[in-house]
Amino acid sequence: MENRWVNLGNMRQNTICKAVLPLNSLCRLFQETLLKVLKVMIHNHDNENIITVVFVADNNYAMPVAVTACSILKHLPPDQKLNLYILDAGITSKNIEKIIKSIDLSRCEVNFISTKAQLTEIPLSDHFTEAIFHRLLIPQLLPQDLHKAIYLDCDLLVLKDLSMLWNIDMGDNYFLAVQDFTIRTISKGVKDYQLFEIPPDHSYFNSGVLVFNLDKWRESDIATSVIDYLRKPREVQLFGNQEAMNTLLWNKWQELDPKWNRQFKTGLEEEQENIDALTERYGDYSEDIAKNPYIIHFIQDTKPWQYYRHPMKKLFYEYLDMTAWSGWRYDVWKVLLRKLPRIFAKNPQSKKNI
Ligand SMILES: [Mn+2]
Repeated sequence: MENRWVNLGNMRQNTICKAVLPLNSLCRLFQETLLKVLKVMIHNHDNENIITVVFVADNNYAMPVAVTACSILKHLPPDQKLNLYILDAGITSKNIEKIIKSIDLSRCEVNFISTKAQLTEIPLSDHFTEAIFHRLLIPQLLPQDLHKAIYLDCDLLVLKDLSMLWNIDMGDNYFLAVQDFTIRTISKGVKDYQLFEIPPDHSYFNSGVLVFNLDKWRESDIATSVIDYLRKPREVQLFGNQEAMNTLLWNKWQELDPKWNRQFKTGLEEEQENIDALTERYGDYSEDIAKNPYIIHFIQDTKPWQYYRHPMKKLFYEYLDMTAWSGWRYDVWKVLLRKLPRIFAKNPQSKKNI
């Protein structure tokens, strides 16, 4: 496996230099000892207070990943540091440069880990690329001294201080997630739920926002079981990794406030159905969830950067203009450019999701 690390963090070194400069007149041995102690102290401090966020992106998602990252930084307190890992399923070096240029490196470390062709043996449907399964590799790929990580899809915008999500106590749960707004129960999303003895009314989660308890995943090696489940050719595999995780980890996760993954639908009628389902579950709170989400997740194939009349495109462009793609718009020429190859292609890549 090739590990392509682009580690741009220099925050630690700066802190150490500042602290040591006044001691220049003292002997070298004393300085070196002090440096060692400081390094240990700063390292421990880092682990506790820096938020770790993981994205998975191929080249189609290079721009959206930069937009999502900027949306996080926009709402974090200015002194809150972020440690970003991008599992890179084939981003070009030009786009890697643009992603790095988009991010305020004084507040954020950026690490790229190449994951191209890691899970090639999983059967794919027309709607998913292999990269959709890469979130299962997070506990294994991230440095072993990290205990927690927030996984985010890159078809979403963070509109709230993410440290609030980071600080939620996970207890012994393997992860935190939000119930799926469309497929709300196990019986709707898992065909073989009886085989696994799962109560049919148990909540089914959406895998776009996940807070991972990395230690739990590593000690049980549950990721291998999930990947094995996905490898088996099945008559019906409804929703890829989301189905596999809902099946094998059904009683190992804790439900979050739905504002942390407000699943938005593009069509007016579909969005109304979405709201109706929310009202059924959350009553009066549903309006607040819909209007004031902490994370807005564009769950359908028509993403704001791919659909001319997307109702949220203004909000999306507001964050896009904070990136190196500033000024980019899905205009009539891009509509044509996108549609032409699809007319000739048998299996259009642009329809696929991560
Ligand atoms: Mn998504």
